[in-house]
Amino acid sequence: MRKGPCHGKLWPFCEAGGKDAAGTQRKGQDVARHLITSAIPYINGIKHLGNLVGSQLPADLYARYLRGRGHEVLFLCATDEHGTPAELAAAKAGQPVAEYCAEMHQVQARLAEGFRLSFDHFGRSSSPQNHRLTQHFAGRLADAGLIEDVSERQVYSVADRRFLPDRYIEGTCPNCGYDRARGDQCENCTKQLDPTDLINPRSAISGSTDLEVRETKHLYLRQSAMRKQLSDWIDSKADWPILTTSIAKKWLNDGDGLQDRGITRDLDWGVPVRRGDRDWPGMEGKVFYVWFDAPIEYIACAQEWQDAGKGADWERWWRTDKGADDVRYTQFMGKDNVPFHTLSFPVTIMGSGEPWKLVDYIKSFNYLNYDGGQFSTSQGRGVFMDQALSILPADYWRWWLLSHAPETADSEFTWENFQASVNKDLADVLGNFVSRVTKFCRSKFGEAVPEGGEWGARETALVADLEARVRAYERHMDAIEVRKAAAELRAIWAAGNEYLQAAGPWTVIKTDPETAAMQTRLGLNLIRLYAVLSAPFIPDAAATMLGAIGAEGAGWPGDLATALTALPAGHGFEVPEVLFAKISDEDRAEWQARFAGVRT
Ligand code: B3M
Ligand code: ZN
Repeated sequence: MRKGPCHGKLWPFCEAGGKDAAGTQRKGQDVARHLITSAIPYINGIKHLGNLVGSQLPADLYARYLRGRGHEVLFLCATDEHGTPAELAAAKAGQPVAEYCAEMHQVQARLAEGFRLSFDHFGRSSSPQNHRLTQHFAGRLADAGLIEDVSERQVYSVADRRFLPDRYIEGTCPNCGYDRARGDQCENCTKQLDPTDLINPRSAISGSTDLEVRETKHLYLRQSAMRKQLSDWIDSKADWPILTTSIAKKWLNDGDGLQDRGITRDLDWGVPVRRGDRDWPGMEGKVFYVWFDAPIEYIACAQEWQDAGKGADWERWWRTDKGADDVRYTQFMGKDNVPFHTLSFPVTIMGSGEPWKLVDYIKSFNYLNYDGGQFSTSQGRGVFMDQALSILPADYWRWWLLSHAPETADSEFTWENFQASVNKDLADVLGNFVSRVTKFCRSKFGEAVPEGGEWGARETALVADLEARVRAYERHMDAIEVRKAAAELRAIWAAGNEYLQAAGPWTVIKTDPETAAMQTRLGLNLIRLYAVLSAPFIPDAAATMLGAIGAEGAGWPGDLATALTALPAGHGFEVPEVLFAKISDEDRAEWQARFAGVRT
């Protein structure tokens, strides 16, 4: 396999610079191509902040960072629209499922925009492109002998006129007597159950007890036949996060993980089972299992992107025989999705025998908890994406969520911590710096960068400190160490504040206006630097800062001495609006009470 420019053994510490200090795109060999996908959110409802920080938001951070450094990026996400939950949510909403999905897709797309998720395309797993591609993969896998027919006995609800998945059968637990145990598990005593264990079983959909066991035929993917190939592939990924490899290996080696897996369902809504473009005898009226077609949407989404007129040559991102061997492919997901991405989807890709791109790096996340418990979609506990944006702009959430990303362990959202982080990091440190420098300059020198003298020892020391910090920030971002990157960025902001405090231009100006002007000139250049570095985390505030100092096209900083002299004397600026308002104790208490209960 040909190595791309950034595929050296130090990967992911990509040294490609992207843009130089003047913001011009560097051409040629140091620009790499990055394909980035986020796990695609289920269609059946609005996601909470825990879902957001587990995949879409860190994926966006990485995509924005790489674009900022001048790399070519294709960042894809979509809605995951098939499966029983989608059907049931549509039934609950009293809508045909296709109509429900179309509407919910729009809702999720608008919320993604609200959070400034910079997808190149936000697709739909129900797209015709994904139908075709899913059927194509199934046909290839069948031709390779990796699919087999299995006859199963399953519970059929006569009243609902459908087979019921285990968890849609309810009854009394034989172990503890709880009367709403599900067919897969009793929620009360946690005992794993089989639907036939339940006493007085009934359909969770209609409540009907008119259930019978019927024979039905399904297709199974022979994952076990690929164990060796998978295991070698996972072993070759020595640089993956421990969270990712430990889950992958557990499922690979624990025996029950790599069982052959049913990839079809007796449902109406989904990708009809076909063998490529041919009928599949015996499979009429069945659809592929949602977890079979959902990851294939990562590929179909690139076709949707092209078909929507947003780009060309989608195969150059996905086919290694069409140039994608130069692409670095990174996936983002919550830890519960890791087995599907390290085992099942790779089986689909490898088993097809075609030169599709395999993932290079999987960044996975633990869970975010909510105020002493768990976020819960079913109970409406926690803050959901629409609610979050109704109380504060995206940047406030983005900063807190990313700087507290559940990387090495589960983390917890509390309103106290959220208030403290926003008020300190965003308002006191960054916001205050920007406001002090611009207001001081306006009142003493007017709305243009002042001239002033040469840098002194304090300035040289600051620049050296920032040089080391910015390079460390880049290393953390290249390695997708989100919390470390946030901590370094915070330290970079704080260094400017400390400098300003120690330099004290408001005092110096009384005796030495030349030096005060120089200090102010450096302060304005620091705002420019902070805007560029902060844009992946807080894109709106960064844009406001760049707009105010008239540096909209500013590129990623090269050496800091150059970056911090980019704004010359005489360059005009404006004092921006307040970047971040503090969260008051009253607001905090009100929100805490509002979101503790059941979502209405
Ligand atoms: N929709 C589960 C989730 O949203 C699932 C991910 C699919 S990724 C191909 O967590
Ligand atoms: Zn029980």
